[in-house]
Amino acid sequence: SSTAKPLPGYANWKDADSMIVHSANTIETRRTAFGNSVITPTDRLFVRNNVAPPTDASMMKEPDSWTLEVSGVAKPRSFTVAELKTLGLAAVPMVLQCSGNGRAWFPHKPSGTQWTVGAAGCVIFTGVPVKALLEAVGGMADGMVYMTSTGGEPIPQGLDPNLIRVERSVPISAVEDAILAWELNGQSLPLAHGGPLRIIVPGYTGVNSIKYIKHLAFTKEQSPAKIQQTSYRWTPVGEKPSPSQDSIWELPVKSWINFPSDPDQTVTAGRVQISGIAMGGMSAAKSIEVSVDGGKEWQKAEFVGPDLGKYAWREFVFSADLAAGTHELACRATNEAGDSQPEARRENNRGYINNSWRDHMVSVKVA
Ligand code: MSS
Repeated sequence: SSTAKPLPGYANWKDADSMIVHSANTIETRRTAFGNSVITPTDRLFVRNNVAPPTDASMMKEPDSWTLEVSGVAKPRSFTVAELKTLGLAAVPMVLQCSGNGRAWFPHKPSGTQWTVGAAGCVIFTGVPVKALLEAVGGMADGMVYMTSTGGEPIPQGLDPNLIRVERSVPISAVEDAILAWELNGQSLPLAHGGPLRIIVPGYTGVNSIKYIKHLAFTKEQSPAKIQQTSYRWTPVGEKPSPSQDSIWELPVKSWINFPSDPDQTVTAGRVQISGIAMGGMSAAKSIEVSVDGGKEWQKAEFVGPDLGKYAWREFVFSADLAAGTHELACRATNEAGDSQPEARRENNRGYINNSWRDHMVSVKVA
């Protein structure tokens, strides 16, 4: 509907003008609200919850006493956040992006939130490296294959926990760069983004970074939870999801233009600074091209601003002379691994991981 929904209570501190409230559990950043300063301000960062966030206010009163259980290690035990803070410290600039970002462009209209570009942000999480935690518990137990994180949402009585529990497994190679975070962009991690404690798996889609984590387990099998077994799979369109299909884990190379992108705005003819963001996924963004004719001809654009490492996005700019008329602006990123953004999305039933440059193209009116 055209009536704007209000921000839900747990996220009412967000900058309302910068957000699109799809529902109480799904809040998107407007394409025109990213700015050009690399880091997405926390009050403009998207929110996505698979189930309603915990409402127990006491959780955030003493965040340092939140406890994390650690298992599948030589010496299983639990840690308070205060104890975790003694083990190590790392700050990770990274793109947090929902698996379903870009779903709105899938022609078969997958169910789920119709995100365009705003279920993503580039932020800095700070916490303890999972590797440092592993040292403190004598290392992983033998034969473990996955790192499995469990969210702290209460499970209502009488319901099958596996249907509700937000629990995700990622390959243990992800341990290398993963952290347990209590800080976001220089402030205590708010509940809306997973406070008091959240696992951060850089390079992986958002769903793999479990909020209000209460259990970190090294496991031989993937979690039996539905969110692991059948949701978030590369399911062919029209087919049933199954654990035999690949899991939605790593992010691919992707970019999009943020300015100009407002369909209601008319740009003045002449010199225009076209700007946007480019990310590499599992390796750094290496280069970025822009097309002002719908993808027929491409020219190299420039990265601007700081390079915050391989998991962060880069700001880019392209100076163009645009005559009066309508222009189709597109961009296409390439990463250090040599992958370039494809023209076509990879079709899948739930509309995950759309990095098609054509879908992200903007039509701009110039007068
Ligand atoms: N966690 C938990 N615990 N819960 C829930 O629900 N969700 C997911 C993640 N984590 C969840 C979690 C998702 S899905 C996402 S994206 C992310 O988170 C988001 O984040 P923020 O902070 O933004 O809200 Mo898709 O792939």
